[in-house]
Amino acid sequence: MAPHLILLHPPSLFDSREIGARHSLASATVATSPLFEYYPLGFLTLMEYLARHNFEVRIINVAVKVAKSRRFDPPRMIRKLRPLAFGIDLHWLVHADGALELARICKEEHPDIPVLLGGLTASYYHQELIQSPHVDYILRGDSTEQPVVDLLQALEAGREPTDVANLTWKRDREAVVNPLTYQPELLDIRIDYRRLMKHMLRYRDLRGGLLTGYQWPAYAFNMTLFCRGCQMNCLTCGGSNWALGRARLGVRDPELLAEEIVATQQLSPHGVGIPGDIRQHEPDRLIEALRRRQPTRPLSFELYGPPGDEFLDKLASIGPPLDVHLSPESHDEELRTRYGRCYSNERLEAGLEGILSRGGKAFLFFLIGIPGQTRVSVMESVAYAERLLERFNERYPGKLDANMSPPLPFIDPGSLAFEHPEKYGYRLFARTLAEHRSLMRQPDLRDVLNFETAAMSRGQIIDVAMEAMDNMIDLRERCGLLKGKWVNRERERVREARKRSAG
Ligand code: B12
Ligand code: SF4
Repeated sequence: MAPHLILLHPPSLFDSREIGARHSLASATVATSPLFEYYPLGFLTLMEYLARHNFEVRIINVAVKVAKSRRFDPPRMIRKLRPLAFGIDLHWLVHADGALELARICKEEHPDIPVLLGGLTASYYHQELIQSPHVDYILRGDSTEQPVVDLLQALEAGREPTDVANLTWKRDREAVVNPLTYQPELLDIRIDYRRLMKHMLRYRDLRGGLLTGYQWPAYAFNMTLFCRGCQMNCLTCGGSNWALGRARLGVRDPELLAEEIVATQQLSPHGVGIPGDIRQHEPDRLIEALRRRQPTRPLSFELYGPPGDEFLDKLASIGPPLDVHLSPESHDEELRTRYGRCYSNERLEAGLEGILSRGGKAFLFFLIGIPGQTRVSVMESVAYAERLLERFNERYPGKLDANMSPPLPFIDPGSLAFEHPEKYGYRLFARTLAEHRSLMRQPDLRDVLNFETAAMSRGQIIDVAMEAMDNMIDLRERCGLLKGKWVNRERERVREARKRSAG
């Protein structure tokens, strides 16, 4: 069957791979190059959901193709495709330039094929996007499975999509905004990596199907989703219920999720990542469903605050060694609270002891660019990370890791900080999508940032980030957490950033 919908994932920047290299720090805390090769997990849930409704989806990770081959010619590839519609993700704001450039290429090659955009950033900027001659539709919201089915059915039947939920479209060049009525609380979604593997074989396109970039295959088949939305409301995050306008968290059936996690484990030697703290919704049901299925490999849980002994015992009862991600953001408890995480260092350290003493491991993330945070405070966080890593790794070798970065390069549209910058101590350099697009094209990362705080300018944030990241690389290497080629790769990133910002 020829695909009805071709989902394309753009690189962050299209026209100049050189500019991508200059932003080497921007993706320092994610397993991709600065072209940001991850596509949204939603591509996989859409593929599965649409198959249930007799629509064939093809995924093409254009960002990976751009990153891997200098000879790759996007217009030539698009020219040969003829779906019912092209779908492009503008989920992350870092793709502001790449997504619109890809939309232009699709329209130029195929003026008669509709171009559909979706994702968190597209949803926020739908009114601006619909003005573009290269964009026909935007599907808004954190969940679009059923609206995409409804839109494809309307396109097949040649009728106006007046009743498609969450859709922004145009009638005679006038924007029409259908209401956002599809925001399910029980998510009928599946992340099925076997289906993705079959898809790669069917289209004989390994690069085009890859979920991630240079760390493939380590991070190819090992991420799942517990929820959509989030009950926390961290200052710079656009994924909270508040930012998304969600009344309640979107959650999944624990039995189905547990089944999916165990099936995913069978495909990868690496642990499965579970973002979204499971304590947000009936954790006991998921834990019980997992325990019954006896998973064998580590499950990596993101937790929004340190776990107590009782919860840790439950997590440990699932079977595999504990693996927990925590984001204390700063050593300074007041800054941590200001950012949206309210717990003491004492509780953090007790939680770490609990995880490590049960044979588990933990990862800590610290943030640069919290209002009120100065260069001195950032370096104190580095010193705190050093104390923790040295102390815990001496007793539990290789079990506690950490990293540090600003929210690069943008704070999220829709977040508290973006909507009320003065109130929360930020100053913004861009508001519209077009403004962010032009920031992305700046060669020096210091000019790309869309924010600064009252305490640190953009230049100061990047300078202290380079210093802190350098120190973290030394520390992690010393503690045996960063080894071999990864040390050089990380050092190269910072070196590259220093060279570019000096020149
Ligand atoms: C898990 C996660 C990740 C995972 C990625 C998982 C993945 N591949 O999707 C990792 C850790 C890799 C990651 C990385 C990054 N992330 Co992140 N991430 C999240 C998190 C915690 C959950 C995402 C989620 O719930 N998705 C579920 C829903 C919302 O999306 P989905 O199922 O994938 O897709 C549905 C809809 O979005 C929509 N949709 C999406 N694309 C398209 C395309 C079309 C055509 C259509 C029709 C619909 C559509 O329909 C889909 C199906 O219903 C959110 C926080 C949050 N609570 O939202 C942050 C969040 C999405 N991430 C964010 C950011 C900034 C990043 C990074 C840029 C950070 C960085 N500098 O490294 C990178 C980008 C990586 C890349 N592209 O290479 C911001 C995005 C803000 C913004 N508007 O730009 C968020 C909101 C919060 C935050 N600040 O971290 N992230
Ligand atoms: S950054 Fe905060 S609000 Fe956003 S997803 Fe994580 S915990 Fe939730």
